[in-house]
Amino acid sequence: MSQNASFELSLTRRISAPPERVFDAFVVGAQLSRWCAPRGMTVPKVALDPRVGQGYRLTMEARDRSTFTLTGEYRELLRPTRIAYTWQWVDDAMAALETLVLVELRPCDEGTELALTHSGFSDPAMRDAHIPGWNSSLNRLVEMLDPRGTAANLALSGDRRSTYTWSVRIALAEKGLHYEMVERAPHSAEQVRLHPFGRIPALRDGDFILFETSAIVRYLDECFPEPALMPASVRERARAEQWVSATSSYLYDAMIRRYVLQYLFPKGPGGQPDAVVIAAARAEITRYLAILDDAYGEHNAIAGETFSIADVVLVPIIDYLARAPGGNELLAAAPNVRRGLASVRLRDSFRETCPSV
Ligand SMILES: N[C@@H](CCC(=O)N[C@@H](CS)C(=O)NCC(=O)O)C(=O)O
Repeated sequence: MSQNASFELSLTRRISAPPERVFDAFVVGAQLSRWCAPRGMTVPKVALDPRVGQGYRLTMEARDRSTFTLTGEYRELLRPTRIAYTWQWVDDAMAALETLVLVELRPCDEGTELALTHSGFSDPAMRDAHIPGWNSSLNRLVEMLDPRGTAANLALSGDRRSTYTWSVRIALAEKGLHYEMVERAPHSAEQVRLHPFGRIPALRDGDFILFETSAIVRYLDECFPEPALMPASVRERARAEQWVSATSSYLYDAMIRRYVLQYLFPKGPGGQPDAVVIAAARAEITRYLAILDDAYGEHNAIAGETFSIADVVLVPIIDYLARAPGGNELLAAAPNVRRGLASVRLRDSFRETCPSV
């Protein structure tokens, strides 16, 4: 991306689709409405007449139902190489300003190289305010034209064996998303560039970098709504958040850090698991499993009737516990937790991403 003093922005994308399909995505209303808004927003209304001198009107809607309407006129339409149209916000602080979007399409090895120039901004701040929206919308365009194109935008960096990395992989698999898996160790120089605390995982979506598993899963859920990982009711959503927080605040520490990892990376005398640490962790885990067992009750999901973000974060930890020495013995007293685990183990998203440790 580059900008210059005349307050324009330029973006390029390589898309695995022929120029004709990319061109049509800009001028066919049903296609435009699938990508022409930043992630997390929808396009409930679009009307257009793709002829030079005619125009378009498009409304974007945010999750809080606020809307943003855009209108403009086609200046050039040369299928499949070039489209130019004006761009004007309606009822907005920027409403008085008419800017110009130029889209140039060239065939390349992958399919099409798209070069977009948005010019005519009156100041750099206004230009810069449009950059994240364009980046996010173009990511959606790439994905619409090539479902595998998410891999060009989405990259997960972590270690497949980490329970938190596994949780994000489950969420990605639930949503059928393609992504690049970048194997990185915690605290490696590359990881610290994405995650200032050095932990894994971190997600990159184009130019947007995010860390903390629950934030990543929530982001994916808002960007790719189907199937939903947040329950529909307010109380169940709050319950799901409660279990995500309890998992990372208490359960991970006792079950993984002080139990499973003691066996995987023994640090006790003679390179053996530290018996004192293990005994203390077992006592705590027993108490925690009783709490979880109560919470599951007769359900297979921890936060109510349906599989949610809470299961995505919790169940990899329970699975590791079950596979650790003495794990099944601990779980023997928690039949509801075992039933929840068995039900999640049947999901493709879980089986396909299950690390072999
Ligand atoms: N709160 C973080 C925790 C991430 C985390 O602790 N990941 C572990 C691997 S499962 C890690 O990076 N451990 C390295 C360390 O503890 O320094 C999240 O939710 O993503």
